[in-house]
Amino acid sequence: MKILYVLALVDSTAVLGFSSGGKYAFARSTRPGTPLFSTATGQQAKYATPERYVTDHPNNNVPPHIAALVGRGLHERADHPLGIIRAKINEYFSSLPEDYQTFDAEDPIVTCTQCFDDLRIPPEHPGRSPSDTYYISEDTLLRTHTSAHQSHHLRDGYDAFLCAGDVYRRDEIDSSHYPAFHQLEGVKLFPAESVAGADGLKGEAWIASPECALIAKDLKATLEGLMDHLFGPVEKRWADDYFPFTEPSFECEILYQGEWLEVLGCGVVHAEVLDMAGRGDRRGWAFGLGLERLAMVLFGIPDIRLFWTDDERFSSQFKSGEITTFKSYSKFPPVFKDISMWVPETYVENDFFEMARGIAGDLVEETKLIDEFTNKKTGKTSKAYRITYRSMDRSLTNDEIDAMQDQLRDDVVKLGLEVR
Ligand code: FA5
Ligand code: MG
Repeated sequence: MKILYVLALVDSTAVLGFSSGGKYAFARSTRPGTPLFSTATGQQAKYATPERYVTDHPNNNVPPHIAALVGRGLHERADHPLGIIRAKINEYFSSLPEDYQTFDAEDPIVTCTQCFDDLRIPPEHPGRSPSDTYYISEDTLLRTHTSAHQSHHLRDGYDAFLCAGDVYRRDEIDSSHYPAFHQLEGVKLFPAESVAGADGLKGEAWIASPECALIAKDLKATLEGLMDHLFGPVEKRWADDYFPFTEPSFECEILYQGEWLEVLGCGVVHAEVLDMAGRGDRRGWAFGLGLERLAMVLFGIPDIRLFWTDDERFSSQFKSGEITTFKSYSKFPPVFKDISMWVPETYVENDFFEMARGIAGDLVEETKLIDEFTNKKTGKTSKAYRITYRSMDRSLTNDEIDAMQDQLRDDVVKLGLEVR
C-alpha cells in the first residue's frame, strides 16, 4: 500500500513548474553557541543491535531480516553512495546564509507521539497501522519518516536544521521500494516579524496569504538550488501533494530514464504543528527527501537493494566526494514464479510481501499483482502474484527457488490465504 502520509491524495497532476525566484534573504537564526553537529556522526553503530528491535512484546512485528538492517549508518559512511550524497547536501546547505544544525545519528526508535501525533497524523490513519509500520511495543516503533524528529528540535528552539536517518515501512517490493531506506529532513522557520501579517490565518485564508506564498517560494527555490547542486541540469517538476503536517504541500519529481520519479515531499509547516511544539509565533517550511531515490539517479544505481550489499564489487566503486556512474557487475537472469490464492477479507498485502522477503530475503526483486477476480457465486476473491527472484551477485538454481516458493505456498496458510 502506498498511502503513507497522504490522507486524501489530492488528485493533482497539475504541474506547477519550477519557480525561478532568487533566495529570500534570511537572517541567521540558529541559537548562538550551539555546536554544528549536536548528534555526533559515527554514533549510529550503537543502534546496530538486533535484540533491541525484536522483542516479545505482543505488538512487536519487526522480523529478523529488518532488525538486521537497523543502525548500519550507511548515510554516515563517507565512501557509500548515501554518505556521498549526504555530504553533498550538507555542502549545499552550508553555502546558504542560515546556520543549519545537523542531526545524523538519532535513535531510530521513536514514540507514536513523535512520529504521528505531533504531526497531526490521526490514530485511524492507515500509515499508523501495523500493516504499514514496524512496532516495537504499543507506543514505540521504528520511525517511518524523519519528520518524527521535527517537533522535538523545534521545541528545543532550533530554527533551521537537517536530520538524516534510516526509516522503515512495510511496503510493496520493486526496484525503487525497499522496507528500509533513508530520508533527509530539512526545516526552516522565518522570523516572526516577517510573517506577522498572517497571524491566526488558517486553511484557505492562510494558503491565499502573501506570507504563505513567500515561504512556499523560498522552499521551492531552496530545493531547486539543491537539485541543481546535485544534478546539474535535470528536468524537474512540482505537483501538489497532501500531508497532515504541512499546508500547502508539494512533491517534486525528477525525470530519470524517461520516467518521473518522486524524490521528495514538502510544504509549509502546519500552524498546529508549530503550536504543539511551542513555536506558534513562527511559520516556516519543511521537506523530506529519499536519499536512495536521489542516489539511484546520481550514480545510476538500478536497484534499491544494492545499497545494502556488502559485496565489494559494489563498495569498491565509490569514493568519498566523488559522483561516479555505477557499473553493473553483471545482471544475472531472473526466475519468475506465480502464485494464485483465495484471499480472506482481512487480507493485508504487505503481510504477504514481508513473508516472501522473510523466506527469500533480497533474492525477491519484485512482487507484482498480475490477476484479480471475485467469484460471483461464492463471493471469494482470488489474487495472483508474479514473484521475480534474482540475485545481484550470482545465478540462481531452479531447485533453490522452487524450495523457497514451496515454503511460501505452505506458509501463506498462516495469513488465511488458500493457494488455488
Ligand atoms: C514523507 O515521508 C514526509 N515525511 C515528507 C515530508 C517532510 C513532507 C516534511 C512534508 C514536510 P513520503 O512518504 O512521500 O513523505 O516520502 C518522502 C520520500 O521518501 C519520497 O519522495 C521518496 O523519495 C522516499 N520514499 C518513500 N517511500 C520509499 C520507499 N519504500 N523506498 C525508497 N524511498 C522511499
Ligand atoms: Mg510521497
